[in-house]
Amino acid sequence: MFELPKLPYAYDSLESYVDERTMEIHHSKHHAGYTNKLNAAIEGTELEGKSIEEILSSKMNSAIRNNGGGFYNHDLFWKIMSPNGGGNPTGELADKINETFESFEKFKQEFSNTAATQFGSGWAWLVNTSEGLKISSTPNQDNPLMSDVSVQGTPILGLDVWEHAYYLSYQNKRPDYITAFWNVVNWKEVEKRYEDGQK
Ligand code: MN3
Repeated sequence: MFELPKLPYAYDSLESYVDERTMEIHHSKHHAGYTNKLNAAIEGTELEGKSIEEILSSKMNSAIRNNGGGFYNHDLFWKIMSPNGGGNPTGELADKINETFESFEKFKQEFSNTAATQFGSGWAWLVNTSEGLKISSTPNQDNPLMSDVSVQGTPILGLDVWEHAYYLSYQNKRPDYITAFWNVVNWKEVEKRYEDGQK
């Protein structure tokens, strides 16, 4: 059985970039809902007892895909944000971003543009692939672990662009939410996920 992961900080600690009410509903209602529905969907199937990564890279029905994706994506999302976030990546990841995208600023522009232009609900990703770092987006709760998405690999940074992630504070202004997001990115965690993938 999967359990709703605890948020690693208080609901109000990402203010003024992500408001308390949004964080509370997003975690205690949306993420909790995905978790409960994932458990119900895998119960009694051959996927019961497997890790979430194994589940998402296998053949799934739509209930497992949507709720398993929702479970995994939000767990990553909470961890790659921090009240002490923002700034620039350092170390190996910073070098790789500069090598791949020319500069951190150009990387931010491309990621922000990808997040802004994802039509409807979905996610923007920085993905560690067998061919290096790539930026992608996916609809719904899909993610780069799934075997049939356009860019496959391990997501190391993800941004939720469902309206439930920003509507209370930003209404239809998704680009403002994306701009605010860079102030809370926990680069230490993103770096760790990148470095773990290089081992
Ligand atoms: Mn969400």
